[in-house]
Amino acid sequence: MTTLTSTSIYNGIVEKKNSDSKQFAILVDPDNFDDAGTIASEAQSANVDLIFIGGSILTNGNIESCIMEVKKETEIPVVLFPGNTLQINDKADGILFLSLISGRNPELLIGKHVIAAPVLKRSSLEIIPTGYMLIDGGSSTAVSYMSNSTPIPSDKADIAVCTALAGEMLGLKMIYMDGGSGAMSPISEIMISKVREQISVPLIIGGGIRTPEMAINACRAGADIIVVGSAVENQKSKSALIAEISDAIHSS
Ligand code: 1GP
Repeated sequence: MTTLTSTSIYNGIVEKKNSDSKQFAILVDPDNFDDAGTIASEAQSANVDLIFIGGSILTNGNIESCIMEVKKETEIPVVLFPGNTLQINDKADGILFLSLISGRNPELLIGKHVIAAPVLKRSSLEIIPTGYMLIDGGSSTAVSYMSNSTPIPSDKADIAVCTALAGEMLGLKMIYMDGGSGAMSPISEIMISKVREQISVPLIIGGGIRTPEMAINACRAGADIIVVGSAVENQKSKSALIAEISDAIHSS
């Protein structure tokens, strides 16, 4: 089981990466989970490594109560994956400080960060600077619409490689390639492997991963962390799916 010890969340991620141990993050969107506590205790039993909390937009979900429900049930690190600055909450353990490097929207490259910086400085959140790359997953996604940015075409691995490289050169500590929530097709193995060959920071892959096999394929191609949200949301027997995907990731 992964617990929050004296080492930082990021150091824990890097240690696991260096020992070739693949990691599983469940994405909890407060709008879509009214049973976040149950998911958290199932995640705990299944040795899930990280819980990401956030969404493109929140309508009725409450981020703070969602975090508290999760933290009541588990010691798995809770990391914010914020859709906007309103989702910053220091009840979580850390935050992906996202720069949308696949897009050309200055607000999401630096603008919102300036607004967030003093709030984060006062918080106890561990800040993990992360280059976020939206990849076309075959359908229009909330994140593409909300971010007013165009995803990288799914067959343009060279653009993905150069974007990830630039992010690493700028000092970003992780790269998150995302097909967007509910993507029809997950990011291709060829794109994952080409990016993996060129960067050394941890590589997160999410969007449209629905089965253990899809998770294994992304791991074998070079992902360090697999993120699954919608498949868990949409599944009736959530605990079985969480356990199956977790086993697949941890044994690949
Ligand atoms: C979305 O990568 C996450 O930002 C997870 O995607 O909901 O499709 O699993 P899914």
